[in-house]
Formats: sequence, C-alpha cells, structure tokens
Amino acid sequence: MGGTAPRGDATRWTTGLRLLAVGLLLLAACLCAGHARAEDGYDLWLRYHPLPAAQAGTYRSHVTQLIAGATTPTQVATRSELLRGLGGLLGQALPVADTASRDGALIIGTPVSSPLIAGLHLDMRALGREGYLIRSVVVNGHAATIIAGNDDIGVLYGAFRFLRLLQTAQPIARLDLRDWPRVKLRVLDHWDNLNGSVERGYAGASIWDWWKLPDWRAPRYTDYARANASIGINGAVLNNVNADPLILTHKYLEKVAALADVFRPYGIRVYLSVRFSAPIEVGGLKTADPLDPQVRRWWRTKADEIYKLIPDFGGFLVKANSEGQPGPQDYGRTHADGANALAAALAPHGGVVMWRAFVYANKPGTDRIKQSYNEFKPLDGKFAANVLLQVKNGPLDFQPREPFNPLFGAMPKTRLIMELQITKEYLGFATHLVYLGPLYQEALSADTMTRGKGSTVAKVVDGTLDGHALTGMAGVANIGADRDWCGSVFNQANWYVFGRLAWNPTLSARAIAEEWVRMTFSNDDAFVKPVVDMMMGSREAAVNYMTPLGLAHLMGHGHHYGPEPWDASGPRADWTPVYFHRADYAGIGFDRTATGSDAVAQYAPPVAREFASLQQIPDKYLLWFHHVPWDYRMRSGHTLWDELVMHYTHGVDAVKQMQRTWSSLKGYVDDERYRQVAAFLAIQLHEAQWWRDACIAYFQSINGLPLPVGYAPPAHSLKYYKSLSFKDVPGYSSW
Ligand code: BDP
Repeated sequence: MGGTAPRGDATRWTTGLRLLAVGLLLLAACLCAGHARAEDGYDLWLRYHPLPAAQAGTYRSHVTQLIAGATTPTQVATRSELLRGLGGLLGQALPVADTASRDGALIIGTPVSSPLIAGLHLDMRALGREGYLIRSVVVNGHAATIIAGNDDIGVLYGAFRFLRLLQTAQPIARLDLRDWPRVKLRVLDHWDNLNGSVERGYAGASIWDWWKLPDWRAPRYTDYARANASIGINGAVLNNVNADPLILTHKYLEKVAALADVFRPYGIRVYLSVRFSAPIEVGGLKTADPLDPQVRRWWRTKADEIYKLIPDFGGFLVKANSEGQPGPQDYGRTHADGANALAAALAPHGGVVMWRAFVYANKPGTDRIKQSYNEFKPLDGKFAANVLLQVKNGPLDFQPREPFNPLFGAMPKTRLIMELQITKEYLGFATHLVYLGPLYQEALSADTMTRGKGSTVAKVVDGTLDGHALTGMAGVANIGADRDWCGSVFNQANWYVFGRLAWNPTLSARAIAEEWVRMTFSNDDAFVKPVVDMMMGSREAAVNYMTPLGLAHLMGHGHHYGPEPWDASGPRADWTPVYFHRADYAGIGFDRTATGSDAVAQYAPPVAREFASLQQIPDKYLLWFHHVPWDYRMRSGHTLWDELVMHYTHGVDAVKQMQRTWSSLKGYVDDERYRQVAAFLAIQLHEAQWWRDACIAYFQSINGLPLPVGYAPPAHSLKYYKSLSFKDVPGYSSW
C-alpha cells in the first residue's frame, strides 16, 4: 500500500467538480476571447455593430428591402457590403427584391445596371465616373431611397456613404446629397519590402505575403480593399520607394497581378515603385541611361508585360537620385528625362509616372530644404502629360511641423501630387496618440499666394489653380500585419483622414475626426466631444514636446526614435539635429532669410516677406526661418528660452490631460480597446517627458540659462540622456 490513500467516491466527486470548473473556465475564457476579438480593432471603422434599438427601429422603417444588381464584381461587392452593413446595424437581415413592392426600398445602381434608376432620368453629369447621388424618391407609389452613379464604382462609394449616415446616426428620411472626388489619384504608398519588413512601419510586418502569393490570396486583402474603398482610396503602391528591382521580374509581377485581381472590384489600381537602374539589374543591360534606345525599349517591353497581366495597372512611383538611389543624373540627364522615359513606356496603356521631388543631393552646402525646389522648379513644363511630380507637404521631411513646400504653386505647368506621411515616423511611431488631420489641413489650407490671395495648396492639389485634370494625393501607409492594422486604434484615424481629405481636400479635420469616432467607438455625444477635442489637440501636443517654435529634426539618427538634439555625427551634416537647430551660446534657429540661406525667397513675395519678418512670422515657424538670441522677446512677453521651456512643458501637460480625458470615458469603450489606449498614453507620457527633459537639458548645457520659475528641471543629467541608445527599433532604415 506504501502510504497511498484509498481513492473513494468523494475523491472522484471532487475531481469531477474540478474538471467541470476547469471546463467552465475554459468556456468563459473562449467566450470572453470571442468578445474581445470582436473589438480588437480589425474591423476598423466598418464595425457595423447593432445600433441602439430606437434608432435601429427608425432606420428599419426607411430601409425594408434592397434592390441591387449583382452582375459585375463591383456590384457583387456593393451588394454584399450593404447586406453586411445594414444587417449588422439594423440587427436583422435585409431582404433582396426585384421591384419596390412596399415603402423602404433601397435601390442602387447605374442607369445601365438598374431600369428603376434609368427610369428616374437623373442628372448625373457632374458626378463623373466615381461620384454618386443619394436621394429619397417615390417609386411605384412607394417611398424609396436610391444610390445612383454613372459607374459601378460610384455606386459602391455611395453605398459606403449611405452606411456612414447610419453609422454616424444621421437622419435618412429626406435625403438629397451628391458627392464626387475632387482629386483623381488617391493613393496609399506602402514602404513594404519584399522580405516582409516595412520601412518606417510600426504595425508589424508587411500585409503582403509575397511568399504565398499568387496562390494564396489572404481574406485580409479583401478587407484592406473594402476599408480603402469606404474612404475613396483608389490606388496602392505596393512596395517601398527604396525599391528592390526584383519586383519587376515576371515571378513578382504574377503576385502583383493576384493582388490587383482582389482589389479591382473595389476600384483600386495597383502601382509599383521601381528602381531606376532596373534595366541593368533585371534586364541585364549595361546602362540605365534614359535616353539610350535599348533602355527605352526595355521599359516599353516591361510595361507591355505588366499590362498583359494587369490591364488596369496604375503606373510607377520613382525615387531617383535621392538618398543613394540611382537616377537619370548618374548619366548626366535631368529628372524630366528620366521621368519621361518611363512615362513613354506607360503612356500607350494609360499608366502614369509619379516621380518624387524628395531629392536633396545636388550641392552639398546648400540648405537642404532648398534643394528640391532648386532642382525641379527649372523643369516646369518639361514633364510628359502622364507624369505627376510627387511633392512632400513640407520642404524637409514629414516633421511634426513644417511650413508648406514652396514647390506648391511654383510649377504651374506641372501636375503636382502631394505626399503626406500617415505612418508616424517622426511623430511617436505606433504608440503616441497623434491625430494627423490638423497637420494635413494646415498644409492643404496654406496660401501659396502664387496667383494672388486664395492660391491655396489644396487648389494646387485638386488642380483648380492651374487647370490640371490629372491630380493626386499620396499617403505613406501606416498599415501592417497587426490585428488592428495600424499599430493602435487611434492610428486608424490617420488612414481614415488621409482618405477623406484625398477625396476632398477642403473637408475639415474636426468633422472627419468626429465621423471616425462615431463609427469606431460610439455615437454618444458625451463620448464623441471629448475624444474629438483630444484628437484635435494631439498634434500640437506632439509638436510642443518634440520640436516647438519651428524646430525640426531633433530625432535620433536613423531610427528617428526619441530626442538626440546633440547629435552631430556623420555621414552627412544635413542629417543631423545640430544642422537644423544651430543652437549656440548666443541663440538658436536656422537663418533662412536673406542674411542666411535665403530659403524664404523660394516662396511668393508676400509669403516670403511674412516669413522673413520677425514682426510677422508666426511663432510656430520662428526657428525654422530665424536664428534669434535666447533672450529674444516673444509676443507673449517671455524670452525665447523661457517660452521654449514652457512649450516643452505644455506638451507634456497636454498628454497628462489626454490621460485624464481617456480615463473619464472608461465606461463608453470595450475593455480591450480602452486598455490599449490607456497603456499607450502612459508610454506617450513617459516619452514626452523624456523629449522635454532631454531637449531642455541639452539646450541648457549650451546657453547656461536658468529655467523659468516654477518649471521642473530635467529628471536626469544630459549625460544620462546621451547614454541612451537603441537597437532593433521598428521600421529602421539608415537615413
Ligand atoms: C525619410 C525616411 C526614409 C525614406 C525617405 C523617403 O526616413 O526611410 O526612404 O523619407 O521619403 O523620411 O524617401
């Protein structure tokens, strides 16, 4: 028996109960996980959760049946989105019908696809191919709603708009609205590498599983297309601008074609970033000289091969002669020569070249922010009709704040496409809550004054200033394989606002934030208002704790994570913070007036005068354009140094306020998303404090000045901040 106790019935009972308990726990865990999964952010702003009963009841009386064709792939996609969306929001499946047999039919289609729509003889001339109208009408004596367009894709956009009306709790009884995109190419630029990494990506690996393509078309690709179509995005550049030439090999083109097939029903064309020297690397030629007949033939043949696989291929995006990339200047040719050679290959197929103006290699010694303008302005009028020059919003590089890029308005004969960054390379990566709507709006609403007052950047972008029909907006995507796509729920708002502003650059960032909050979280005003306020203030908070008063590029070298204002290391001076802030014992800032680099002269005279004048320059651009003494008197009456410390401190305080706001809203959000946001705000606060303290410690070491009364000294010594070093930072790239 050896000490073993006899195992009687009682023991068996306890074991049984234990097993039952474990089973119940497991069941509960599964149910919870099931619930949590539903709010893990995967569904983005297309959650379609049931609306509150009263509201759903009202909507149900207006939407009782769906009349929709399902002949083309886009029609199938539209119908299924409406069934899914309305079924979810209204809490019951919507019957599909052929005729309006009672009040509440939702009739969708084009005059070609729908006899009912054709019978209404609607004036849809102004809508173009992608526009739509939504109207309450009477059909066969019954009240009905129509969603109509000239083309299937317009109807799809209209369907998403209709869903949004319900998602954001708008009345739908008497509808009469029409909308169309003001910009033609609304494109996401993915900086995704073929090995699955993403340059400046903070949301996990690339969503393109190149290895398994073309055979495995992950369902996620369809959800990606749905999300884009819901905000009007109609193009995707699939690979990094620092392009691997392999993308142009047949094997990869077949993979690209598979993605194009998935996206096509949603109105999305694919584009590729190409390496200028691909004729050498892929084609085996000795040169990539754009004027060489063999090179030109190679690009033509390559374009023919691509269009055979992808008849609606969008075109090429090119980063040339920039940050080590090859380009036409390697052969003594201009950017126009290079762009036009590729454009000639694409033109017979209707493709475009998006040629990047982010170039700063010409003369070392010239202020870096002047170089792109110097390079491209003389080429105005030299680009082929299917070339778009892709210009970043500011003249430097996606900083938390920059003045608008002086190329906008300066090249009337060139089609300019605006490039914004959605991934927050310089704005706190995935974890900082920074809504970029105000940044985009600031850039778009800037007045270039190039054709008199009101010559806004938005008018350059939508083509109305100079009468261009081929227009575009590109956003460097923040999308990765993370369940929530963007590395955080609030980063989804940046994808969203980019799409909405690309659709119409004059929309308000606040209104867009509100839409997004209502769809993503809740329609409860007690939640919506404080969250929208928090989002609207978040970009200014980041500017304050990172680079206030016109400072720029104080981030750590290469990885761009955290502050390194002291960095003066190689390989190029104009990659270092000290180059940009120019702080010394006497003062700080970059003199870009006539006494300095004279970058102001690149703007139209009234703007140049404003930026050059210490009396007129807005505080937010002061140190971008001026070098001023530390005791310079600001408008507030404070010295510059005191004001700088105050701005840094306000930035940190603003994050504390965001934390308070968020914790007051706990009851409105599911636990999973609540906790993620709260945890990320804690990271943001920690890093904001680090930014403030490291920058103040450094600048104080230069000027030797005391802090204004009541402002806390940095938590650590400058030596400590300098000792911090970071490896394995996500999205790393050496420039
Ligand atoms: C910089 C990024 C770098 C990009 C470059 C670009 O740090 O990774 O390659 O922009 O836009 O901001 O080409």
